Amino acid sequence: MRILVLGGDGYLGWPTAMHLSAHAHEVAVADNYLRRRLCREEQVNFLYEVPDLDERAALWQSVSGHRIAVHIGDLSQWDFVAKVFEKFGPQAIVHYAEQPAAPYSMLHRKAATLTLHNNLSVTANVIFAVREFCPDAHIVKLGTMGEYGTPNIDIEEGWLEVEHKGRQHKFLYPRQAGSLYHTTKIMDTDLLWFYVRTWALRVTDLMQGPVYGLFTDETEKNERLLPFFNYDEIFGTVLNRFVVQAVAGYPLTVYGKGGQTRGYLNIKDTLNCVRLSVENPADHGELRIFNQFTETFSVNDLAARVQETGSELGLNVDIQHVENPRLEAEAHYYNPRHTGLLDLGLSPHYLSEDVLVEMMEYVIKYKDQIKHDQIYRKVKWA
Ligand code: USQ
Repeated sequence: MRILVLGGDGYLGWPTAMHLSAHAHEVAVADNYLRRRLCREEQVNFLYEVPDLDERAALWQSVSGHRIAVHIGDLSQWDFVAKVFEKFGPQAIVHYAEQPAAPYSMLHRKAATLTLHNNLSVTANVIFAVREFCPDAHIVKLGTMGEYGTPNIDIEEGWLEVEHKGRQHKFLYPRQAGSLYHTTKIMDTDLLWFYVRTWALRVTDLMQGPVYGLFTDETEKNERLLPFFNYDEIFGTVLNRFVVQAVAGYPLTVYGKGGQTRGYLNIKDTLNCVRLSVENPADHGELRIFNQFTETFSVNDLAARVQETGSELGLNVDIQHVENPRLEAEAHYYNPRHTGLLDLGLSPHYLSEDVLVEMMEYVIKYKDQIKHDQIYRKVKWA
């Protein structure tokens, strides 16, 4: 299939592009390097430098024989979007092109506005471009488990059957996000659902939990193909951060009580979930929603796992309950369903000691480059 990966420079976008290309799809990526720019502005470093998209695509072609077309531009601008869609004529679009960090969206008014403007206008442009240039194409949109929040009832996959005064109706599951970033994902879902109903678009919305890891089958060919890796408070996800903190000898920053529970997945499973969704498209007029994670952990569980593996590698790992900069429940019920992707054939890579050892051993190579002052900056929610 011809697949357009939007946000193809990102932590997940680039590995997804290589993975789809390795599975014999024709892939193009589009990105404006927004994440790199925001990291520079916030004085945040990746753990190691990564080449730009043209270099990565050339390297990928030299090791795999497959070509990935690169389009550099801003997807919140219609002219660029129209040009890329018209030229490539995608059969599927994988949409990652968003400002993806909850703490960034809570930094200050300018960051909040950028998050709102970027995320919603890119999603709207994708919808309008599909309608205009490729109405049969399937949109695979990266949503987030954070759209649901932490309700005191089970979380279904996207939809809830409600009985009210003796009558029944199916609704989008009630959503209560915990940050402005997560709220933009709810708004994306609402936009997509409106146009699924109005223009019979085909959409899969993947409610993904926090991702960890850096290795995929494709990165084995050359380490310069690895995705960028954030460990700072603003852009890093919790398990990646804990691995870096363990290596740096920085006490693991468990926010508050540490009972915050989320659904996690290995980066390898992100790629498989996206590919399975693309290869088994939603129907016209269908908004299909999958909860994309493989196992749930509390922050305390993750810290204990990292501490245990760290000790086996001879690292002295402390755990510290620090003041929680976020407003979130620190002890709560959490029981989300996640059978849709398993039914499509996902075979999960669970969090094992081997996975943590492999990550830690790689991070140890860059131990001297870890900047301690980026780890805990207390970006406050309120
Ligand atoms: N946390 C700590 N200590 C830390 C960092 C995080 O206790 O040093 C806690 C957070 O307070 C939160 C949990 O760990 O309760 C997860 O935090 P995170 O930073 O790994 O994840 P989050 O901000 O929710 O966002 C990440 C991605 C986002 C994706 C989301 C999925 O950045 O793009 O949408 O995970 S989910 O969390 O399910 O909404």
